[in-house]
Amino acid sequence: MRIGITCYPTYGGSGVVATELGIELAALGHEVHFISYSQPFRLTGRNEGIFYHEVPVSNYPLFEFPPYDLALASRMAEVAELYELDLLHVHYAIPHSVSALLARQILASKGRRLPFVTTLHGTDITLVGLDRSYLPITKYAIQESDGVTCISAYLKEKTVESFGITRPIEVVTNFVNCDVYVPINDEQKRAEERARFAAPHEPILMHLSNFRPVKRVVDVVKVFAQVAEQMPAQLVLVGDGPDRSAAEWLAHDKGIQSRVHFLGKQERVNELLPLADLMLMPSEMESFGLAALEAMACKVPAIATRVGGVPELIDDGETGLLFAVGDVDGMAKGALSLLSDRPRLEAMREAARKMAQKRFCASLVVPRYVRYYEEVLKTRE
Ligand code: GMT
Repeated sequence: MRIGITCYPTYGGSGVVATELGIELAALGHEVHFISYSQPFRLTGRNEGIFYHEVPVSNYPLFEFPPYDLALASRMAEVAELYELDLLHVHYAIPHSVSALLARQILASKGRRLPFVTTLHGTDITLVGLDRSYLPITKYAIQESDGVTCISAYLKEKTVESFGITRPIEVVTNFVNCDVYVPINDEQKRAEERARFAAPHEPILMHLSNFRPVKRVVDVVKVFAQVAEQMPAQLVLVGDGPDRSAAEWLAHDKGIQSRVHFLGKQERVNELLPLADLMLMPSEMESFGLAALEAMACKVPAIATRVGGVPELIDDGETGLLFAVGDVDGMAKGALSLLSDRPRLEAMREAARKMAQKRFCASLVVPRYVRYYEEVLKTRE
């Protein structure tokens, strides 16, 4: 198939899923065309069968708000025609599904079919989509999509409930490439890599996100501060975003700044995650929690919050520990109890990797997208 993919190319879960999906589809022999305002950040190096088309947005002085969604629709239609795309797959409803809808109409006016699939990721439904200024158009574009997928059963339920969507929605969970996200089994090598951040006896706690308020990065530092009071440990934070400075100041005020490592945005998180003993994901909301899955594949269980789709990923007490949002004391106690019970932690590390392999490997999930594309193409014939 020839598939056009549109996503937010910056640091964020939906862009990561879209990019990893494109890479996996290309590896299966499909031709993938990314259409976006800049190259998705995980699309590094030349991948066979992957093409990138930038969307130029003219900044005419009359435009106080340059209409990206229109430029995107034009480019989608152009790329679809020139490269004979079979379908578009847009990630994050706003504005991508509206642009795809317009592109489909442009192609229809030329007697060509261009079905599109919308994948809903989370805040496009739970936050932004519910904003009155976007609600009617988001609902319309979801309803009019040729196919709609959600990344968890929770998000599907939320979409139906909040938007009154009546069309069928397929749940296709987030996934991870279990051959790329792997633990470092060579103890000597792991010890050498860990030495960048910690002494041999010090556990490493890690956080990975876009540091938006919904991630509660300040809670990460609060939890770590309580852990660090009880045992020597190090905290590694990967990513960047609006709440970074609040987290930096808190680490400073608590006098633990020398044990807290802010790495900023990193391209190869698969090389960092296996160095951790525990992942911290104290989010206010997660429709799925891709960062925790990537950690689990590297044998790193998460201390996380019982929100959204997270319980579909983490079995509390088996593959991680779940707490109420804001329960900093509980999360710190949970982390401390695991870190001081090595056999229990080891069992949880094994279970986390096994769960990632059994239910969320790219090799299991990506073919579900392919089958869904085939169904969509058939339905409209
Ligand atoms: O929270 C983020 O990282 C951004 C957001 C996005 O759409 O870019 O992530 C959402 O999509 C991810 C990938 O499908 C999910 O794993 C995240 O749980 C989800 N975030 C929220 O629901 C807050």
